[in-house]
Amino acid sequence: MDPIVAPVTVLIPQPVGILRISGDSLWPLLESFFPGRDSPPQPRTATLLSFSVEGRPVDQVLLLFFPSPHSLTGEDVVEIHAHGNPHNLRFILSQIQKRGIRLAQPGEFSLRAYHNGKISLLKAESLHRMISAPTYSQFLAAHTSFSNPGTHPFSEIRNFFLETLARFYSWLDHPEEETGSFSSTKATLLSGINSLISMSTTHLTRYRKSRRYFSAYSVLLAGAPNSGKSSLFNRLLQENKAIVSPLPGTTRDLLEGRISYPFGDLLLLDSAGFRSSNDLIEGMGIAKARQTISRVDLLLWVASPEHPEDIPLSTRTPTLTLWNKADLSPPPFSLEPDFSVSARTRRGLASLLSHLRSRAESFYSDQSFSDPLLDSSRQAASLSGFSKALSKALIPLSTDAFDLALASIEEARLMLEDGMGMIPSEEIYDRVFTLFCLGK
Ligand SMILES: Nc1nc2c(ncn2[C@@H]2O[C@H](COP(=O)(O)OP(=O)(O)OP(=O)(O)O)[C@@H](O)[C@H]2O)c(=O)[nH]1
Ligand SMILES: [Mg+2]
Repeated sequence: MDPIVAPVTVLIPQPVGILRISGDSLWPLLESFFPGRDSPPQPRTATLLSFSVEGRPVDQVLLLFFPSPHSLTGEDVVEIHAHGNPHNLRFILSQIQKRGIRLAQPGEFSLRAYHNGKISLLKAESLHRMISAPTYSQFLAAHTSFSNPGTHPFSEIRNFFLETLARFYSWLDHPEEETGSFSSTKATLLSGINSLISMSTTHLTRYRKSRRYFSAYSVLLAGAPNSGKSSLFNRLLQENKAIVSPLPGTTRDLLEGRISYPFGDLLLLDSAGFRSSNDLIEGMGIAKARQTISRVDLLLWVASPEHPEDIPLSTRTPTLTLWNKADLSPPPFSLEPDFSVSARTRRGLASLLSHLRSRAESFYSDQSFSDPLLDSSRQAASLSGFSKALSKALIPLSTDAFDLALASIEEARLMLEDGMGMIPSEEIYDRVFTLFCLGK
């Protein structure tokens, strides 16, 4: 296919930046960048070369050459590891484009790999899940699916489905040869279909649970205006991210900051103070804060001497009450806060932070990421269609309307094959591969 190029690494100042090129017969297009070298470099071996433009060396690069078909895409692939100055990479990229090698679309390398039989659709989606996993344990789980496609939920379901399908066809073709009575064979089929439906439901439920609103352990600071939420937010992040002022109603939008731990990130959110407000924009901020309460893993309710009796909103989200501005006055007896802190003097912040850290750590260690998981909403939609089609077969099968039952079972088969990418469809490619980043 026509040759394509894209940066594999982001264009920021860094020691090394990588450009990837894929296409048929690549070397003749590139050889003039490497004067004095008339043959392609040794395959799959890093070769140090001078990248030259019109005979003038512009950078020392490492070049990797993967001749077709033993490459990522199945075509010739060349990787240029250049010095990672973004201007340098953009210049090299523009020179390569001048040779008629166009910039790739996001996901186009993976799409070519798929077309050339180098990667299955399911593997491509596991790869995407792996690259975008928000934590290391989720990365490992996606890596298991990627490196061992047999563990994918579709593999298990498909094997069982094919067995059921084969049994159904052989029964339709040769009812007299089936061992056991007519009704016992029918019962086996019905129970096979019911098992398939319940396997699908289990995977769909697990998938829905795995989809969280925020991609990390999330903690929301909420409470009355001026209680010091933004001051605490800045202190915990050790960064002056949020505006702090003595005026109530300072924060309006939801602000996000991350604290990275080796086991995963803690996402800290600051929100608009709760009060009845006639200000349209502040009102929108308060509504957003209210909505967010049910989406986070932990609510930190911030009370302060301005509103000493301010008790947390009742919610199913686990909640801790913080008494802030402890430098001004101790908490009232009625409040019994979990932590008494001062954003001004930093009193109590170290123990609050270590408590948050241990909650985040147990959140990540409790997650069972080792179970096989669907990779995408596209797969979930196919599996749900599969399960619905199978359900439609149950009544006809039990009332001996075999033609109707067969039509639904065939519909289920198409749904499953579509989900597994066995039915070529342009629409699937669009949905899967455009999610990928550039250079993948
Ligand atoms: N004495 C004292 N003042 C504080 C403390 N924390 C915050 N303040 C002050 O309280 C005022 C409000 O602080 P913010 O952090 O803006 O409060 P907020 O809860 O984010 O307010 P809104 O965004 O309006 O809801 C500012 O003047 C802060 O300097 C504290 O621990 N002690
Ligand atoms: Mg604020």
